[in-house]
Order: sequence, then C-alpha cells, then structure tokens
Amino acid sequence: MAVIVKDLQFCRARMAHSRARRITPSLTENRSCLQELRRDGIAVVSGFISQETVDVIVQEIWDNTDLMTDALGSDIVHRNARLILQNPEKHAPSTAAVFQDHRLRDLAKAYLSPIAVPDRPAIQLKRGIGETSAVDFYHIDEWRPLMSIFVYLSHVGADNAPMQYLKGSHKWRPWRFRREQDFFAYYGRGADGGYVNEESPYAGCLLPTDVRRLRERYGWPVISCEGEAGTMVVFDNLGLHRATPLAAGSRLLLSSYWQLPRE
Ligand SMILES: O=C(O)CCC(=O)C(=O)O
Repeated sequence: MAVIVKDLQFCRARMAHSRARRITPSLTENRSCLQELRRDGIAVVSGFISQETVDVIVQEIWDNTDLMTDALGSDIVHRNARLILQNPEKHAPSTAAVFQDHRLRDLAKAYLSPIAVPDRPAIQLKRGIGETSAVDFYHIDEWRPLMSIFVYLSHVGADNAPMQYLKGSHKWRPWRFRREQDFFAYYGRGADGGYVNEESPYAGCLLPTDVRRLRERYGWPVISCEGEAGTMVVFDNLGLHRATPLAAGSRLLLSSYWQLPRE
C-alpha cells in the first residue's frame, strides 16, 4: 500500500514539475548553445572564461584553501572519487564572477524556466589516479528538471577524467518512467549534499547491459567532454552520463546546478 501511495505521489509531483518547466529562448543571447542543449542534452563551449581568469582563480584556491593538499574539513568533502570544496565564493572570491555570470544565468533560465535558481556551487578536484565510484556507471541525477554547469580550471584531455554523456538521452522516452519513479522513492541527499542512505549513490545508475540495449534502441552517440581550461560544459542531468576514472594528472573545475525552486 505504501508503495502505491509513493507511486501516486511521484506521478503528481512529476506532472507539477512538467507544468513548471518553461523553455524560454528569448532569455538567452546564446541561442545556438540553447539549441544544442535542447537537441543533445549537452553543450561544450570552449573559451568561456579566459586563461587569465582561470589563473587568478587557481591561485586563490592554492593560497586560501586546503583543496590541493588532500586535507578534509573547512568545507571540503570527499565524495564520488573527488574532493569537493563547498561555499567556493567564500574561499576563492574571484569564482563569484563566474558563478554569477549572466550568460550562465540566462541560459539556465531559458532552458529550465524563468524561475530557475542556482544550487550547490562548488570547486571539484579529481587527483586519485584510477579512483572509481558509483557515478562511473551511466546514471541520471534526478527525476525533476535539473541542469549542471562545469567550468574547467585545468586542461581536460582523454586521460583527465572527462565526463561522458549519451547525446539525446535526456529526452522523454518510456524507459525513463520506472527509473525516475525508483529515484523518487529511494534517493535522498542531506543539506550538505551528502547521501542519506546506502542506496542513494546507485539510485539513478544503470547496468552496462541496460545501457547497451538502450543505445541499440535509441542510437545515442557518446560525447567525451574534453576541453582546455576555460571551457564550459552545460548538461541536462536527466540525460545518461558518467564519470571516468582519472588516468593521469588531475582535473579541477567549478560546478553548479540550476533547478526549479523546491516547493
Ligand atoms: O564529474 C564527472 O565527470 C561526472 C559527474 C557526474 O556524474 C554527475 O555530476 O552526476
């Protein structure tokens, strides 16, 4: 009985979010990026910030934080094979100009809704060679509209843990329904962004065989998100994507989410 109630709650919540979603192209000057995002679920834009801006931010991270020394505490957590520095604007003030850049805000509001809001800005560092985690399985991050932005602070080549995304997998197709329903029922995050139970890291994950079958059916190509420092990657978190383990060097980036306000 409780399960059926949960399923009904999911259907109601999903309909409410579909109604609140309002793609509004007039809100962004970057129509081609919006078009790509709508078509593929992802867009990679090189030169989004200059090398000079990258250098200033990286220097601040070195000077003001323990991120590069593997020390935890003071807003640094280790999750999903990376160190995550929360409240980045407090520790590295020059990141504020990037997180508050009107181009990002306009794009997010155009893609999601004029009422979309930013969430969980962070600086992420991967430097454990070969380190793996649950997000290395293809997964969705949500059942409700959600968009992520990465801005690279280091060169991300094939060896530097580029994210992989299945282009077109963000669109509504029947396979999603059961996945999103399970996600609604079993996934939880606390206020600090940490998982609330042992199932949560796996809630949106698919087995490799499931992904192979879906790709056979829908033909989604893989994009490997490689780029120079200064590149922006924007993606719809409802599309299937996965992290890849670091093979060499490190990967440093700014990340933030955009979503509809929580009711
Ligand atoms: O960091 C990455 O490469 C991918 C991250 C990811 O899977 C996620 O944000 O859900």
